[in-house]
Amino acid sequence: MDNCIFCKIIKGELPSEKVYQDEEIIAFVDIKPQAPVHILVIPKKHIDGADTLPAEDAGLTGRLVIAAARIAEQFHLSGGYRIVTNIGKDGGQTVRHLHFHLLGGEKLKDSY
Ligand code: DGP
Repeated sequence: MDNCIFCKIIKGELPSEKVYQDEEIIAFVDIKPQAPVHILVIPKKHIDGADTLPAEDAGLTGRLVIAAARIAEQFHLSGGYRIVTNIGKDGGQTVRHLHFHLLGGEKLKDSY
């Protein structure tokens, strides 16, 4: 997707602090961290969000969550952490490229 910030990060056209990469997933530090550890875990394939996830990519979603859990181990988040995906304007999604936020490193505030 030409105008997608995350596609540009994937292509190396924009810099990022990568913490994980495989053939279909990359993860990098969020530019506006909301917690001591705030990583974005995203598919290399452009998908707008969980609302438009094609049925054939159901397995990819699971692999994104598994990658997030492995990164949580890498960052020693043994006390727990949060994995969140925002959808659409009302859901707080500002970048229309599917991503999971991995948040941790402290007792996280309650939110809904
Ligand atoms: P959301 O609001 O759920 O769509 O989350 C988008 C996140 O992406 C937000 O926490 C800030 C982050 N972000 C936006 N642009 C960039 C960027 O260029 N680099 C990095 N590392 N993060 C970005």
